Amino acid sequence: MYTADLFAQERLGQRDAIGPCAWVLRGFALPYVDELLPALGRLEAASPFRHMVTPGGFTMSVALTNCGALGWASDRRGYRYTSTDPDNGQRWPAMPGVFARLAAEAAAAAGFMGFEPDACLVNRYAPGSRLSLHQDKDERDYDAPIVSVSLGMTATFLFGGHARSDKTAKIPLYHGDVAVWGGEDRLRYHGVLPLKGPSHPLMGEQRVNFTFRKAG
Ligand code: MD6
Ligand code: FE
Repeated sequence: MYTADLFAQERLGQRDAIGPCAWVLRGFALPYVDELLPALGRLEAASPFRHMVTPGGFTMSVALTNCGALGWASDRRGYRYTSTDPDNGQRWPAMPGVFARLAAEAAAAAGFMGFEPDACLVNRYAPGSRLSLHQDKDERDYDAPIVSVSLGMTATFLFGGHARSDKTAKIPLYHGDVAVWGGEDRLRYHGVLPLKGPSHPLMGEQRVNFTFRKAG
C-alpha cells in the first residue's frame, strides 16, 4: 500500500459522521489504490476525461468520464444518465471489479448492505477546478446511498442542508477517504471549493473523485 503522507495511516479506520446518515471513512480506499489506478488508466483510454457544458452554457472546470452501465452527462439540453459516451457513441467502459468491490464494501461499512452501483462518475480536478453547490437528484433510486472516493490532492468539501442557502460545513477530503451518504442526507446540497494546495506525491497536481450511484 502506498500512503501519501505520515498521517494517512493514522486516519485509516477513523469514521467522521458528517450528518445523521453521512460518514467519511478516513483512508478506507488506501488498500485499493494500487488496483484502482491501473483500472482508471484503462477506463480513461476508452473514454477520456472531457469538460462538459452545463445547461446554462458554462464549461465545467472539472473534467469527467464514467464507467458502468450508466454515465452522467451534461449538455445544453440538461443533465441525464446515458448508456453511451456521447463523444464516441460506444457504451461507457464496464465498471472495473475493484471499483464495484470498493463501493460495496464502503457502503456496507457505513451500514448500507447490498449496494450494487450501476454508475460511476469520475471527476478530475486540476488546481482551481471547483464544483458549485448542487443536489444529486438525477438518479431514480434515492434509497441507495452514494459512495464517493477521493484520490490525490486534498479538497475542501462543502456540505450544506436541504436548501441552497443553508449554511455549509467545510470538510477536508484526503487521498483515500471515502464518503458514504444516504437516507435523510441523500439530497443535501454539496460542492467542492477551488482546488489548491500542495501537489500529491503519488497523483501530482490533481484530485480524482469517483462517485458511485444506483442511477437506473
Ligand atoms: C467530488 N462529489 O467530491 C464531488 N456527490 O468531487 C460530489 O458531488 C458528491 O462526493 C454526492 C455524494 C458525494 C459526493
Ligand atoms: Fe454531487
